[in-house]
Amino acid sequence: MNNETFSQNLIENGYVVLKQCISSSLINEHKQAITFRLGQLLEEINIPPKGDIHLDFLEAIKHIRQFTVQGELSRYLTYKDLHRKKYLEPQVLEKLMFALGPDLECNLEPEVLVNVKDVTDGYLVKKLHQEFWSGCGLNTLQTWTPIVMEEGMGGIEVIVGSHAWGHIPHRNREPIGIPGDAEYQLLDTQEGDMVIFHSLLLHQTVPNRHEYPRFAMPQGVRNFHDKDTGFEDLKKWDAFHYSPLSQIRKKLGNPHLSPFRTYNSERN
Ligand SMILES: O=C(O)CCC(=O)C(=O)O
Ligand SMILES: [Fe+2]
Repeated sequence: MNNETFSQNLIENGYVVLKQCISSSLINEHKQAITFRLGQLLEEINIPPKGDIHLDFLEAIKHIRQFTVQGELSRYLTYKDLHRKKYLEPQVLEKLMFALGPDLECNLEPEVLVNVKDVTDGYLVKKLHQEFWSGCGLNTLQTWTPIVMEEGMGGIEVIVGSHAWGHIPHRNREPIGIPGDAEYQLLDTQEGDMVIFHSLLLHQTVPNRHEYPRFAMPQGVRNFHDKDTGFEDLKKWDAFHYSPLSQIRKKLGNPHLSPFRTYNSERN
């Protein structure tokens, strides 16, 4: 997708689906890390893991709260640097730099969201919402990346153009009213795709009807110079890309610009 089309989609619709922008080897790295950590969690409670991401997850949530399992997976993916690697994929990085500039940071420890058939808990199956409600600022782009996604596993649905409606009144995490002619769009996403959307875009979980769980990572990305128009200061961030000028500042080391701080140093 060229930058012009990306821009038009984001402005008009409030979202863009970047198709096949993440290599299958990186998606596999996520799956392997998840399977490995699930294996550890099962072994800790004396259950032999099967080494299968689906079966091991379904087994784990019989014994450990799903919320807790997701937290453990999330921390492990972060430990393996997988909260940031997808953003360094060339096509993704190019679009993020186009939209936000080169000084980029992403949420640290993003939650791995797992959607299991017939689970209806509102925390896991999200009703229509704007990320803005949860403190995401207007200068943050929300990304949603499917990690395990097969036909019938649902995904997310958006209301096209709703980012231009402003801040939608809500109560108990549900919109108070949605116009009757709202255009709902179920996003067609596969493993390797990434959805990028505005923090005011209304979106919701599409329930999973497949026997196996769907795994996805919702996560914010922002330029670390941008003004926070939400509660982004309450979240943890990890810078993953620096502009040339930021790299020079890193070399200089401090705002007093200590003369010759690293002159003739052997360290790099
Ligand atoms: O993966 C999903 O079902 C929706 C995730 C989402 O919108 C969120 O976590 O804010
Ligand atoms: Fe969301």
